[in-house]
Amino acid sequence: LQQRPVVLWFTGLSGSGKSTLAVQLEAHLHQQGFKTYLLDGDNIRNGLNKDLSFTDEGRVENIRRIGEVSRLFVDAGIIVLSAFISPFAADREQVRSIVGAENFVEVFVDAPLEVCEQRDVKGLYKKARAGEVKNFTGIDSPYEPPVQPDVHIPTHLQNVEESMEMLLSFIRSRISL
Ligand code: GGZ
Repeated sequence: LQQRPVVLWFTGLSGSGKSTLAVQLEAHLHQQGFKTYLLDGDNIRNGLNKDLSFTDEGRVENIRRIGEVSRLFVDAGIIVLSAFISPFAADREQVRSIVGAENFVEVFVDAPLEVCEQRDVKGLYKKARAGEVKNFTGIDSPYEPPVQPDVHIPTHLQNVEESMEMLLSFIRSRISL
């Protein structure tokens, strides 16, 4: 079994669909026999990065550490799927250089703020509007969209199956796993 270690880096607003797509893609790759690991808020923000907040500084350090962890997995030959807002372009570029540009795929999970806010899966946008949650991305904390993402997925214009197909066709053609 041939497998090229790579970091599939999902960036986008809260509620854009990063986790949904990363979870589905991981399940698919895993089923195909690939060794994969999913990094997301559940296993990182609740563990290794428990000490970090959502201030700009907290987010910068969050992404830096995730970049380093991703590198370790790449060293181990494992395909990493990483789903974090990662709002700052400079931090995503830092991850690209930490893991090696040839191993880094930037996936922009794109839905307009209005759509994410309408979805409001966890009610956090409502709380942010009410001032109960501070520094919320898109409300009172910035999001810098990727300028030239490797994969651009407009989740407000297509369903999960179509988004998965975009991801898989990129993987087939460009990474040839
Ligand atoms: C943004 C927040 C915030 C604030 C809590 N701003 O939709 P979710 O709930 O499940 O995913 C969001 C997650 C974002 O954490 P990340 O580690 O991905 O962010 S970053 O890359 O910017 O460091 C959201 C929840 O945490 N959450 N407070 N203030 N999202």
